[in-house]
Amino acid sequence: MTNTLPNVIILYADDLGFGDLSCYGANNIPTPNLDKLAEEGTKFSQGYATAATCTPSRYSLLTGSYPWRNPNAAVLSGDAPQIIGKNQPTLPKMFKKQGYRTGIVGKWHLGLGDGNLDFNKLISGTPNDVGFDQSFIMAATNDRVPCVYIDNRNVENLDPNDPIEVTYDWNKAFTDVPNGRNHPELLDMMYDHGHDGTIINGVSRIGHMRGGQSAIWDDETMGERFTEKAIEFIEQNQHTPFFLYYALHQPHVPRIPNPKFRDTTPHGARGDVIVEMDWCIGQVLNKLEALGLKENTLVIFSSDNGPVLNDGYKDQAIELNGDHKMAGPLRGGKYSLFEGGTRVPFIVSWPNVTTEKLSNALISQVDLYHSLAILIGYQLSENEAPDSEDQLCTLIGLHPYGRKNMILEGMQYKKVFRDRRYVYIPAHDDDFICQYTGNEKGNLPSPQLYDLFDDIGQLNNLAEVMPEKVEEMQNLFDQLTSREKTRAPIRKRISFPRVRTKI
Ligand code: NG6
Ligand code: CA
Repeated sequence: MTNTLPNVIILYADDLGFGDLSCYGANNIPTPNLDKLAEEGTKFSQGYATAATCTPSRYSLLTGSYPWRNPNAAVLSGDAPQIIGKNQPTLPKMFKKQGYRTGIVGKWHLGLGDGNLDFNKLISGTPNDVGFDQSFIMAATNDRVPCVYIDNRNVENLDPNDPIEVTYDWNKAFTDVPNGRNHPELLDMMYDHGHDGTIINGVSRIGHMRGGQSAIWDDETMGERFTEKAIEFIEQNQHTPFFLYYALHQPHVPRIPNPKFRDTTPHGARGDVIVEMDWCIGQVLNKLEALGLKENTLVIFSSDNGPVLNDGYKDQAIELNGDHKMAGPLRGGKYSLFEGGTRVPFIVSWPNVTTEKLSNALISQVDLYHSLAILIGYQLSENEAPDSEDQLCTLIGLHPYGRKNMILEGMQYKKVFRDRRYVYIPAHDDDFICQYTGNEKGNLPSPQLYDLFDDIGQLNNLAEVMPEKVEEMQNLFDQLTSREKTRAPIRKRISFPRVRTKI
């Protein structure tokens, strides 16, 4: 019998809403694997991403810093430079220092290279440069070029005689490569907005690419491919403690399910890719069990931001949504300052440790860094994970309230401030509705205040009837977002007895 550090796996969905899993109330989207994970572990009703879009949330997860502290933490193109500095502390670096093997599989979207990115050369400025021992990723999103897998520092299957060129500038678009704008007749799925660049596998993407034909990914098998790689990482590292960050691409657009999952829901491709995502996760969890690692592995599942129907393609997501509530009872979705933008499914499972079935505690993904540091006996330094609170007790279901408050981001650094009961949306000078998706971004020229105990759907703006509460929250919000702000308190390593499990 040995005492050993637990393995940690973060499973991270892309654009999955609070109401999109059966265990969170979806009626027609069977997600048995995640339901089982929730059943065996703890399901959070108030778990949050730090932002309503992808790059900022992922930045927070890996750095323990709010995204708006980094001006580059906004949705990135596929050729954008890496936004995590090489010397910046990161979650995977922390695990490495404690002797873990670290790996990432799936969506990256935190930039690559240092400004002179060339996909034909060994890439410097990859996940491997910010703490991951192994990586198998897509650069940005599945709707952005380059549509190739990057295996550690190289584009997988690239033929040197057919180099890849990438640009996001329409003025430099490759005239000898068909794009959606000029050749809609070549499309299998029509774009709706902004996705009219190079056609790859019958789908036009954001941006333009030429060459690299042998390296182009297959959209239908992307889920399986990432799953295989995640399983490979676990198999290879089963004898050392490992940290795996498995960033799934579902249900982000373009939603192209493997034929095995087609029509598994009445909601068309959007529902089907959620079922596919659940299957992928099931494969990984089954492998853990088969290798005898389940007992000693802490698994965390969440999503990078809320849901959206039309995010750039005419894939019938709107027509087939029926009465499905992607964000459950919440208002808004992806891009939104309302709860649907950032409150997401959040499940934590660690056999014999997580005992509560449901937690209503307030917790943010930014807290994973500090909480996991405590778990593995790592002492944070002063400049590390500045916004991350030690919420380990919350994470394993022992603390009923969690955070006192948190800052959330909608889009373009527009912020929201939440405490345990109220959410305050300062006045923001921007659109109320997202012109592309129809989602409510939620900006108004006057403040909004909602009582989430009584009004989870945020229909009753109390700002005018509770001016003192608005003022109190504005003051605290100003303090917490000011430059002089002191960091979240650092917990001394010894103050929490390390959880020990038997294997
Ligand atoms: C937006 C895209 C959207 C999606 C999003 C990134 C347009 C009009 N919209 O800019 O389709 O790609 O970026 O999604 O181009 S995220 O989940 O990675 O943040
Ligand atoms: Ca996303």
